[in-house]
Amino acid sequence: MARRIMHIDLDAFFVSVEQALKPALKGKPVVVGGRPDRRGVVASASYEARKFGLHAGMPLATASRLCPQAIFIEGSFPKYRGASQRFMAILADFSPYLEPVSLDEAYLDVTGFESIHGSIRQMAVTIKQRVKDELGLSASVGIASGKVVAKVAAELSKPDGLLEVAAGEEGSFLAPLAITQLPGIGKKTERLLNSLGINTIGQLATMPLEVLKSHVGAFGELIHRHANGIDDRKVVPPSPTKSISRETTFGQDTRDRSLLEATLRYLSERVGADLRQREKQARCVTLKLRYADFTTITRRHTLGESSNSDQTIFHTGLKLLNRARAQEKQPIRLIGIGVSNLVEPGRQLGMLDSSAQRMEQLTRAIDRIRNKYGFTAIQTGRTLLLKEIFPETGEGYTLHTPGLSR
Ligand code: DCP
Ligand code: CA
Repeated sequence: MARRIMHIDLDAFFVSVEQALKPALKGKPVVVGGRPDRRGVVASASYEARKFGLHAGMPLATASRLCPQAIFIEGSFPKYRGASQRFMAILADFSPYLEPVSLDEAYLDVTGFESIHGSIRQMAVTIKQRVKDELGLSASVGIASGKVVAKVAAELSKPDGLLEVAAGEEGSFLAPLAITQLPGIGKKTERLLNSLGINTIGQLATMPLEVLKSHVGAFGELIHRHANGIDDRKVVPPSPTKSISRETTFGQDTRDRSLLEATLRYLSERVGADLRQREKQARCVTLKLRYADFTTITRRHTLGESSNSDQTIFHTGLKLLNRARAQEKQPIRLIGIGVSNLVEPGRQLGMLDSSAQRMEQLTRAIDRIRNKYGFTAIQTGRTLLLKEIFPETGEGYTLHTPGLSR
């Protein structure tokens, strides 16, 4: 049976989340990325702003020159993460074969589901409606027999679009489009192919495979198949998380005990927050160290009882760190902490004493604030040192591992 694959992508995602929260922004040129007098680039531009040539990745200064009347918004990641989770939860109601690709983009294998919804097209209409009703966002949907054509169809239908490519029509659908519309073809490949006189996907599709490979290497095989509308890649749901870890490299190799401990505490809190967000507990804690000479070691400890507490993760990590430091005195280049053997939280036993309960409540409250205002909105005593060492921005401090600075 021919497969039916859906690609769903939210329109102007960051901007649309802001507009849903503040309707006065609707219908206006809006940019999320930061104020125009700051360094940085556009993360998302509303379709009204795109009419002035604004696009993701453009320096904010350029954007404000091209469109001085645009409204510039700093943006806040936790908001977008929340919207993304709700978006994925809606999609999961329609098929268990859900593959999130990024915050606002996913594939859904809906083969054989037409009878439930009347047709696959009707199913897409219902999905779009639910996303609009429940999140106030507009989604564009492409439907085809494989991922690549579904994605191109969604992209082509934007904004607020819906485009279905019938089985057997994949090649002729793609043929007139520019080669840059084919996912995977970047600026470099585009220039190379253009220099060979190849401008459309149709021309790429009919190019002899050997000639294509002689120019772009083994990659030619894949884009040739895709250009012909052939794509049997499966929709792969994410595998359940087996472990969670965070690590960072120091600006300079260090032996400084308080810096090591503060960093370990910070990373433990990141791991703990992730664990609680996933509603899991862990049985194992692993410390990772890389020394100045690049030797890397991991040390693991199994907990008596599963836990999701920052304290437990940190103190276990600290014991492992102290033991490792006693054996090896070299300066440390990288430190990481992780948890594994994840389990569903057990029933809360009455054993929790009141101080443990208070600690748990406090942690939950901190998680809520951090989800709303960013991780570094709250800092615990032990990590305050990091503030002095790392340059602080409006968002918190900037570690050498950028993802950890948010
Ligand atoms: N994003 C970013 N920086 C980029 C590209 C994207 O921060 N260079 C973020 C902001 C976007 C989100 O990822 O809102 C989704 O990226 P998309 O490429 O899907 O772009 P949009 O959703 O903004 O617009 P479109 O309607 O074209 O999908
Ligand atoms: Ca998008």
